[in-house]
Amino acid sequence: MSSSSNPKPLITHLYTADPSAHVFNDKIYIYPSHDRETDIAFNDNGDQYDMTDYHVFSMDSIDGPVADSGVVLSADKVPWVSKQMWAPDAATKNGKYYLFFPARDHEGIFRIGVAVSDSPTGPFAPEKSYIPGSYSIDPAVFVDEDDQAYLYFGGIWGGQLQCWEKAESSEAKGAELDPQMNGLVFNKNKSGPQEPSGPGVPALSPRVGRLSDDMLSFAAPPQEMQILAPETGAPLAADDHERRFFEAAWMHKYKGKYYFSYSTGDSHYLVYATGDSPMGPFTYQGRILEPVLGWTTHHSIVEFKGKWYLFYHDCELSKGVDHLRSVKVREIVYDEEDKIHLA
Ligand code: FUB
Repeated sequence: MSSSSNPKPLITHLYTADPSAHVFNDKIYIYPSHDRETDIAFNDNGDQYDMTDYHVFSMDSIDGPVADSGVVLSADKVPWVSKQMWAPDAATKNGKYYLFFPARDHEGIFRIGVAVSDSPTGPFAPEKSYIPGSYSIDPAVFVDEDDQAYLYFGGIWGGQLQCWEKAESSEAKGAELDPQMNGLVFNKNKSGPQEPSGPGVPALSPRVGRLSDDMLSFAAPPQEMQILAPETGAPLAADDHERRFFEAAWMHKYKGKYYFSYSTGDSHYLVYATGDSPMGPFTYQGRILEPVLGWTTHHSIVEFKGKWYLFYHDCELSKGVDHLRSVKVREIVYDEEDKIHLA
């Protein structure tokens, strides 16, 4: 790994993004999106991010070569998927490996699916349907020290989080209630680059759900996770685009504290908040990464051999094409107040 403030892409034979890095059996595994060129017009709904499969990458050391295990899951193998295999994550439990991934179903609605393997490098066998009660994008799975697993998810604008409303408050009155959705209905009029705004209006919250022991369903309906402003103790405001949650949830634990990190989307920061429980509430702490070349960035944070690393992406390899991204890694450190800084 170069110690430069602008390291080289880790993977150069493919475009890769949204790296979820994990250490399994003393080795680093990276589960990224696999970006591809398309002729789809760019828009703020993210239609140009039209990915169709996943590869897994592994490294024995942070400076070492990156091995590509090839295609481990593709859209044509997943009965419920129509298109757009976006940012995945992986976890291990019960001696098995689970790949969690968002994609649009046959109605164009983002859902989250899971696929299972005996190996961290797949291939992964998908469940026939998406996780009941799942919606939106960017799953991140965290298995706590007591072995309880949590699924964090959500993303606004193209990620559709703003489309899900409580049935009683919805403009989509009369919409059919799906018993799996715990009283939420999908309002397609809110699709696209939309979100709440205005004085006193809180930002939309990421979601978290406890997973069942077999990792294939929610043990209880997902709930909203609060991110509070340190100066007021109130939820971050919708108009606070430099701090509010946009997408790219990630959870890690350091010295017994839970660190929830995410992207602020249209203001292009990676930021974090901390809390005492995996379900929150969390209090905003600060920025991890300033904007990179390209519209999105999306990350993971992992400890390997006593050091901590931020995996993220930018668009340097494609010379700034927003949907052709490349994974990079930088070391991070904690100061005496346990705040995160780039090394
Ligand atoms: O890769 C597609 C989408 O772009 C991801 O789901 C978002 O987090 C953003 O990186």
